[in-house]
Amino acid sequence: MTDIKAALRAQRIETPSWAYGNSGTRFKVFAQQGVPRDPYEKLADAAQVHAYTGIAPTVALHIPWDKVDDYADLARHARDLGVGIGAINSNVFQDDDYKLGSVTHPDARVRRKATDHLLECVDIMDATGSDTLKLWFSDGINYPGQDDLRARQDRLAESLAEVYDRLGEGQRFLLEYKLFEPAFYATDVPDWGTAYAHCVKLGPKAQVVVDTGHHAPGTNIEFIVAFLLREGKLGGFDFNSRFYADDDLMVGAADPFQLFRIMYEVIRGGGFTDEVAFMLDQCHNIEPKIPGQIRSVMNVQEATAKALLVDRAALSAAQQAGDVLGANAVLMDAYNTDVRPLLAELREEMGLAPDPMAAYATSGYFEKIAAERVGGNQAGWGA
Ligand code: PSV
Ligand code: MN
Repeated sequence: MTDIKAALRAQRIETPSWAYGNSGTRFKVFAQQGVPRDPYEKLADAAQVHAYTGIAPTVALHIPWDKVDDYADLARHARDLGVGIGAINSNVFQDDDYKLGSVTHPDARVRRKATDHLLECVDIMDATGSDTLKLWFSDGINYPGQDDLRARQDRLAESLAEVYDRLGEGQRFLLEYKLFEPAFYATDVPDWGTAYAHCVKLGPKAQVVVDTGHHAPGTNIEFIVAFLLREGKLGGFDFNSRFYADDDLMVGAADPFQLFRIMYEVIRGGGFTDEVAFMLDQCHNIEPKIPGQIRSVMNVQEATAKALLVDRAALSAAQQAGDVLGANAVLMDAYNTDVRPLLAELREEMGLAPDPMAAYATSGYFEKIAAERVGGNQAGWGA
């Protein structure tokens, strides 16, 4: 139990700056009270999540949503709040120029512009001390024949190579795949295999990031995790959960069992280290944002605790013996354990309140930001 607690204490879960801003669907964005007006206020909210969970010390930025004049100053502000800057997420999907693609666009001018943005993100890494660049491309085509599938791969490879060469010592990029949306016929990085192949060609500083909402229904995500870890190519996760497509709901809400299976493979594969980044990529469209993030961090922590509880010696013995039901029972015993008392105890040992949700709710922080953050433009996509 001491080992399990030590592992849980060392876990780090990164929250995304965009989770604190307004979000919605293409039908409606519902504004909420107290929402941050700028990246500085987003960091203040993220610091609350860390204050109550003790395991969320970094915040991912999205550029240009979090564009500021002085990134070193933003990083200083984060440090003053007790948090740090995590992954820098690039954005080559919200400019009119990118209608037909960004780094895979048929026009070299647009490709140059997109690659320059990615290079600018590395500059921001330098200024903030971030070691991770996250690349997601909305690039793809809607109709057969619209563009040359193979040429688009060549253009992608060319841009990735340029960004890879720009990475400094201790920096890496994570390539994110997504089956569809916004492209509906063919996406240029639709699956882990495509991302993996590009990363292998590039070298050790390029790894794959698994966004749990980016697969076809029924995909066995833990298999992908096991495979990528075995190859040293799992860079991290964008955690969220989904019932249908890329729903961006709270991780562990739709399928806590899947989250447990994923965490088990991470632990089994030796990925429970700083190498594999546990990041959230979610939007809280109807629920309050800070508690939504606290709940999500707790969900990942609970799944991790259960995965750590798996009796691996017993599991291995049952597997070796061909004991199908016995092996399954070892896994299910761990999954069915109520780890909430263990986590409450751990938090108290860390000097935290045993119930982060309740502690935040009674802290008065929400009332404070609702009263103070009046006027100005609330942050949201594009802000
Ligand atoms: C794309 O759907 C994605 O998962 C990428 O990570 C983006 O950067 C992020 O969502 C934006 O919310
Ligand atoms: Mn993502």
